[in-house]
Amino acid sequence: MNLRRLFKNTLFTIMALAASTAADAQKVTVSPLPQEINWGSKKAFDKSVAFKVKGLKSADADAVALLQKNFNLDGKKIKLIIGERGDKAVKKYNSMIPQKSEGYYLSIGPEEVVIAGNDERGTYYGTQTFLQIASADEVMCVTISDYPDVATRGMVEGYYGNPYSEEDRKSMFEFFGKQKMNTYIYGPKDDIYHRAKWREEYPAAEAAKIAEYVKAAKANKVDFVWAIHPGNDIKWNRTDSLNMIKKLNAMYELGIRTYAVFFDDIWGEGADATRQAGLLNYISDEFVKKHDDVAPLILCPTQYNKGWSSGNYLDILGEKSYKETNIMWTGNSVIDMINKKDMEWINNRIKRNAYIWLNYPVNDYCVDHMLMGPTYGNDLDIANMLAGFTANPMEYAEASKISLYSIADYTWNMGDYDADASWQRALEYFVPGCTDEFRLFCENNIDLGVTGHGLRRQGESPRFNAALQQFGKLMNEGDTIAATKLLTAHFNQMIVAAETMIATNEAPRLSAEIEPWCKAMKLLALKGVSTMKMLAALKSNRPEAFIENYLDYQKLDKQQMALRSRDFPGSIKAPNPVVATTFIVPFIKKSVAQYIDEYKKAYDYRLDVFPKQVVENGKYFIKVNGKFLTNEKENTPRTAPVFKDERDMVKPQRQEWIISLDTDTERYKIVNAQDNRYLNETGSFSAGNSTNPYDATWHTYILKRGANGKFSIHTAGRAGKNFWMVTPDNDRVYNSGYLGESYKKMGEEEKCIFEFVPINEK
Ligand code: 14T
Repeated sequence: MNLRRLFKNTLFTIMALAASTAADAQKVTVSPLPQEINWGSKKAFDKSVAFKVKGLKSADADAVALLQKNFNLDGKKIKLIIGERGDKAVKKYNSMIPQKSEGYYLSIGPEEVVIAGNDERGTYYGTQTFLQIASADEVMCVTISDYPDVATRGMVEGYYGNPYSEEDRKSMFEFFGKQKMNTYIYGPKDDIYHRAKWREEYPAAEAAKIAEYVKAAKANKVDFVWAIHPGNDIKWNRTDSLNMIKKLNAMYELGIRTYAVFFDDIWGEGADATRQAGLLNYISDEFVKKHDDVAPLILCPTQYNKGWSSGNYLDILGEKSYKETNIMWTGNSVIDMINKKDMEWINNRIKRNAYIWLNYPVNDYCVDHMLMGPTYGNDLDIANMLAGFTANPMEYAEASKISLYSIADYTWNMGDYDADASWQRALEYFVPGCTDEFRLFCENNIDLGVTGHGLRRQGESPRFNAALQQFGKLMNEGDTIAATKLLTAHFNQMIVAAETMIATNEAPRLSAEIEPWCKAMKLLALKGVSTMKMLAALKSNRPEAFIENYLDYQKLDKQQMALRSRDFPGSIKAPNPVVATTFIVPFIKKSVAQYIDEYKKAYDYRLDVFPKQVVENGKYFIKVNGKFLTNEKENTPRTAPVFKDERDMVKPQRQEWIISLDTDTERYKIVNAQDNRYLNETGSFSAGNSTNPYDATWHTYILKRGANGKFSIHTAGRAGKNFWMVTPDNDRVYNSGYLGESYKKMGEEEKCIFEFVPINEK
């Protein structure tokens, strides 16, 4: 340690000692944030103190087990009183206990600790809070009055993909116990006894596992809810009603006491509201009410979001299903955050408070992305409009805990929820030793890009963006050296963060899950470094260095493309992980393309290393069967170009098309030289040139060259994975997507009908 550091550290120690009566440092941030917390000004006792317990026999057994596991209970001096409302031990404190389900009162003083629950879960949660506070070396005096805002809090294992492992689930229950989440809905789409073979009982070994889950969940005060998904093939007859009851009874034997019935993502007969409500009511009568310990049912409707709702489906459910049946809801669309207006809308329709199935951080529809950013966007004033709030996670259990930690915060104490602060606390909680490295990793895994669902997440790569601004300024000032240094420093920071997260043994299961993304981040950052070296070489006239670094870039790119996550035998998915796709990836792509362009203009050394474009950027006639594609009605929205036999002698540019590579998408755009409008994927112009903003998914194509020297034009964005054809009388183009399935048999060579005839400028 250098002298200056030593001096600083000593100073800190002195200051800390001076402040130790206030001992702010010992005020543990309780998670989830309590409703009411009043810190005293004094220390109560030291961490390792022993307690003399009162109430052990009558208090909640799981709470007592926690105490026994974590404290010395053979003490004499400091009393620890524990119990729930009604217990003799805590009688004196009755008036202090919040009259709220799962609430508790906790007071910590030098002579006495009181943990008094409003009910068993309350006592348990009070004990969990005590554990958190008593983990400080000096335990501060404090009183807490606490309870959850939302009655049912947790997750729904409801995604498509590899179901959680046994270890994943057990670790999740423990985490839930600590973070005061009380519900785990089990409904993995790929568990065949949940969905495909819903009528059949689990084989013995798997049944035993379920029974174990119920127990492990219970020990952490978590309800293990078992869900069944019968809608794909259910017959609305007596046989299937009995099949249902039989299966639920078998699950009862395994310990299940709360049940859900899912009708999501089905079509046809199964999707009938009257039938669904009828079945649920039947199950209530013939099964739930036949037991005195089975909770009301949870139903996931077929129309589970506003975007998909039509007709009177939801009204029928609302009217016909028993009022105690919980009805799930994902919000305004499949993937959406929950707001107050939409809660009003759905609650009115179903005549009860909706039970939220939040499709976040689930990534089964964008498997190459990890969703590690702050959990923001749910309204903070909807607590009393909810029957429950469960989040559908990623198939990566540990990584999902970042968001679930915040879901716990949000559902426990909505008013005080701060997405960014909660996120930061989650990062510290899981990797206290290298929080900043982990934060940098998470910052680069926030947004999911364009998907069919439309959800975007803001705030990706904030530190890169700040550096990029500086970079721009320095480049404008002509200081390439300082500019490249600056961005290189940031890329190096990313490399260190990625390596640290792979190497750390603070959170080995988390590290294992995110490792492919860490590797992707490292390779991306290395590409960034190479890109900066290319720029430096270009600006200092060193073509050899430029080529050398470009070859490095290519190599890194290949390595990155070869990365796979979850490619174990039998894995349902094995994505190629991507990171930082919103800002860093496009920046690097664009920069490399631009530097190559500049290089090509200045040098002819080793031009062979650059990828050949199928079509060189330039101006072309587009011809089919000798006819010229012509933008006949320039600047007229909603028109399509047509084929003309002859050259246009009036406005020749109407037949001239600028074809060039879009470096973001690596697809080609086709622009008319007459009015600069982009051809969209259907082969027409949506708009006039002033109202025709370029849209990289809508205005680009994949071009393939056939053996006949002609080209095929493919779409892959909004128009789907299709290609261009021409009308039979050869008068215009259209997208093969209009033809349905039949065109799929067409051979690749057959699709190559377009000639691109270069137009010589001179
Ligand atoms: F039940 C629902 F609330 C629900 O969200 N169902 C599925 C869910 O299992 C999946 O994890 C989630 C995210 O992909 O979305 C639902 O599944 C879909 C949604 C679609 F819009 C499957 C296909 C879709 F086209």
